[in-house]
Amino acid sequence: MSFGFRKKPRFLSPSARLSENDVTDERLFNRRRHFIKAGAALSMAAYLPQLALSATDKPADKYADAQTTYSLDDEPNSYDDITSYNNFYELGYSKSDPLDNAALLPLDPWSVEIAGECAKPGTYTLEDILKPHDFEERIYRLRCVEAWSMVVPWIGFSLGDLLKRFEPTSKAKYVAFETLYDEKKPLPGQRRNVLQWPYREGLRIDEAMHPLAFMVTGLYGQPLPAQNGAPLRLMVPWKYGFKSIKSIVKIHFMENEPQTSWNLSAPSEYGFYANVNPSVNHPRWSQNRERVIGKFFKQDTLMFNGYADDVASLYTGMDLKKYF
Ligand SMILES: Nc1nc2c(c(=O)[nH]1)N[C@H]1C(S)=C(S)[C@@H](COP(=O)(O)O)O[C@H]1N2
Ligand SMILES: [Mo]
Repeated sequence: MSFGFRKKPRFLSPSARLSENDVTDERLFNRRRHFIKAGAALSMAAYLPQLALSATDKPADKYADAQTTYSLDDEPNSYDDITSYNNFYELGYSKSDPLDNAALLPLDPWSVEIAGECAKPGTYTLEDILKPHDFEERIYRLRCVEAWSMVVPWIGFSLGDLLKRFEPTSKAKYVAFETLYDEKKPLPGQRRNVLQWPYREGLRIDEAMHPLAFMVTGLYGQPLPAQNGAPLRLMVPWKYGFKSIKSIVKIHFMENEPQTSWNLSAPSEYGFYANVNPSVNHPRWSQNRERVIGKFFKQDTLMFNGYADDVASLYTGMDLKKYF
């Protein structure tokens, strides 16, 4: 596996990848914002690997061969934007620190501890974790609570598909995640108690099992760079970016709502749910609009970050001003 950076990633724009790219009617517009039809994905999958093999004779590359299963209409940000403007406090507090300190993340070997309310707890190597999953590409918007956003072509697989392998029990109402932390060898940002380390996040089990919740292991058709949370990070596109925890070493099935890092450090500013909501302002700034990295004009922030059709039903009957 190589974590090197390729300056000019090999990537087709979403419109070039979609066979219907010459059609622009409203039906297509709507469909492209949702899962690309299962039938189309299947026939593509059946056809492309064979073609790739006979044409190049190369072994399958799960990253490069990942098929796009979900795409926004927005053009993705550049590889440089996505990998040089980061929040990853373990690697430093300014946006350029994670790239500068990327080599300090100890990636090899990597394992993930599975604990709590499930039939198959244990410590799994990264290889064990990744092996059974086909990789997909999903082009999602990432909306940071700091009021900026980017569009990223992630590579990964459904979080629910991973979690089901460990057979959560009926008591597993929540799932908690932790990022690496070694007290004896702290990463640069972990020498200060800006957050209580390790970085912790969590989801309600039905949120975690939602088909949009994504376990990310790459971007732009390549393994994930350290600064973006290698080798394994969450992407929960309808929530503020801080929910999408990076460099995961522990997954814990729990009966009660887990503690989460940002909520612990500032409970009046960062809730457990943290669903993107333009009508609930951060106590210190508005959440109504966002700066898109690489664009001049700000744009309106959308309810659930634009994924309301897919996820609003998870929160029926909940007061979203109270459960922010
Ligand atoms: N472990 C860990 N995960 C983290 C963070 C962090 O500081 N530490 N920052 C979060 C925040 S605030 C955001 S916006 C996203 C940024 O992801 P990106 O750098 O890949 O764009 O990662 C999230 N995951
Ligand atoms: Mo963020």
